[in-house]
Amino acid sequence: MSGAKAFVKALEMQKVDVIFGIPGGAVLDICDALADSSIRTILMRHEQCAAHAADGYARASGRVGVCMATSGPGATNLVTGIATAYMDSSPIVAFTGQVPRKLIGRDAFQEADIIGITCPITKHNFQVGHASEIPTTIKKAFYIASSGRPGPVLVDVPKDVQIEFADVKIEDHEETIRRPSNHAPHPLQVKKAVELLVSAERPMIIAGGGVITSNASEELIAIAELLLAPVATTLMGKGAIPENHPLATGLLGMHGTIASNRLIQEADVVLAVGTRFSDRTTGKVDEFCQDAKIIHIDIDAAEIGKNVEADVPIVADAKEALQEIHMLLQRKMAKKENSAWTAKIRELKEQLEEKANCQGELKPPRVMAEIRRILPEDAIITTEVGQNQMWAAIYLKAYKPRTFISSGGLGTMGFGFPAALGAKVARPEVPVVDIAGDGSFIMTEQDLATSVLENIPVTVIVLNNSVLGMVAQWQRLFYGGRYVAVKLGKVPDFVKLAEAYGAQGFRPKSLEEFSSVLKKAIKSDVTTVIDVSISPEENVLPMVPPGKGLKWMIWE
Ligand SMILES: Cc1ncc(C[n+]2csc(CCOP(=O)(O)OP(=O)(O)O)c2C)c(N)n1
Repeated sequence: MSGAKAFVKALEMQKVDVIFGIPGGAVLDICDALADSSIRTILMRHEQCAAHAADGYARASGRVGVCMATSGPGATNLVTGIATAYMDSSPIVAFTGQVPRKLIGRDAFQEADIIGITCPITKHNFQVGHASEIPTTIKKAFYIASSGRPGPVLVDVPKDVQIEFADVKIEDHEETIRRPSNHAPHPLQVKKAVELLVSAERPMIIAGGGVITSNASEELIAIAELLLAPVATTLMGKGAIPENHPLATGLLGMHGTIASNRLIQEADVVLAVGTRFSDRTTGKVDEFCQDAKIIHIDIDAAEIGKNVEADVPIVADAKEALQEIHMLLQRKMAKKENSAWTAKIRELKEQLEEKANCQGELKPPRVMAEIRRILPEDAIITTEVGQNQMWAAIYLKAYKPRTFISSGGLGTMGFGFPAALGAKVARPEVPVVDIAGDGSFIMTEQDLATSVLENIPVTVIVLNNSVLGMVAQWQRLFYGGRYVAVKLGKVPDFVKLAEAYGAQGFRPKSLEEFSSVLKKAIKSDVTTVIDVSISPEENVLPMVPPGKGLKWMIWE
């Protein structure tokens, strides 16, 4: 069969149900083969969106997301999306067309060295040399993307390889099963971790995205409840513990909550699981947890000691490690009693709640609380980047894993909306809401067309301040209010913009009106944009100034 046919058959063997992409000359044969397949191909309006949609699909479902682009500009447009997935350990497989083999390296029409370009932003990349290699390469790509620490893999397929005929037996290439880890948690390290936790007076847990990837929430909560330890999350870990749980203290770090940022400074033993200790989480790293013993669990050995020195390193899948720790802990100790430590958790959590409650009508913290009140627990929230993202991270509680999807590592404006489309394709039964800033939304709003035409109804809530709000906040707080290149001045009328694409738009003027349009939006099967006007002077607080330790948190 032809390379293109083998390609599509191999995807079917991987149970791929959807591909997000834009075609072009170098993938026409694959497109033609897709015409005979039940795989849904969704035409996006920009390749960056195709990669973000595949990423959103992956994060919402736990399966591998797939995107496709033609050679040259199609492939290079994928780059931001691939880098975004890489930084957040999201499993996607990106396919690109390539010029015919004999033209590679000759600056042929629409040639780009996508292998060279994506080397540092993929877990692995392949250029297929012969049609006969296609099924094995695809199988390997799915295995690498989904196993261990997940991440993006790129497969570049020259055009003539798609046309070439080869003798391949597709039946030998059944679906790849994700292998969490090759490492079992080391028993001695588990024992040491448990000894530390048993002796801790002020234990604290930091849950990162690894907890969500390995479905380890249950184990995490069991350990927290046994120790009565507060659980802070990173942006990627949001949803690892329901944020209405008494021990959940919310986000840690630059825009961390009062409770998480204060408690971490007093903790004597920290159990950090599935987190890479990004600088956004630790603040100035020399001042981070100076007096605490640190147990660090990560599936990727390269993360241990990279940013923060661990007293007890455990290289393992989060679920397996937490299961072992929990088993041993149960043997060694009874559930802890309430103490001054638990009283402190309650007291510090209340301070943030009070702060959110005293905000006026359409102030972002109030809007976030209202969104939470209206959405069902399993609704999926995606975010753009900037103040909108941080208001959502701090004030919009997530109750379940895989319900809060945000670009944490790369911080990519324009991510949230296409990621919402991918999430909705993966989970059509739940409402999907993108919390957006006006600046971010106008980076990828063209995919409203995809949303409407492909019947992927999501809701976008634009916190419209006519500025690049987060940058303006930094200029206001740290550059003496000298605003440069942040005033958007003219943004589109988002209601009319939505309508122009065949979606619906609303501009509520009060919290009550906001609630009623949001209820309408999530019930309807029409993509909706809700334009909420907010002040350009608003700051997201709490905030730790850049380069400072967490103790420098500003919150008033
Ligand atoms: C693609 C991209 N370009 C630039 C930035 C730098 N940046 C971070 S936040 C931000 C402002 C975001 O503005 P907006 O989307 O309006 O959200 P707001 O902060 O106002 O909520 C910018 C420009 C970025 N993160 N991503």
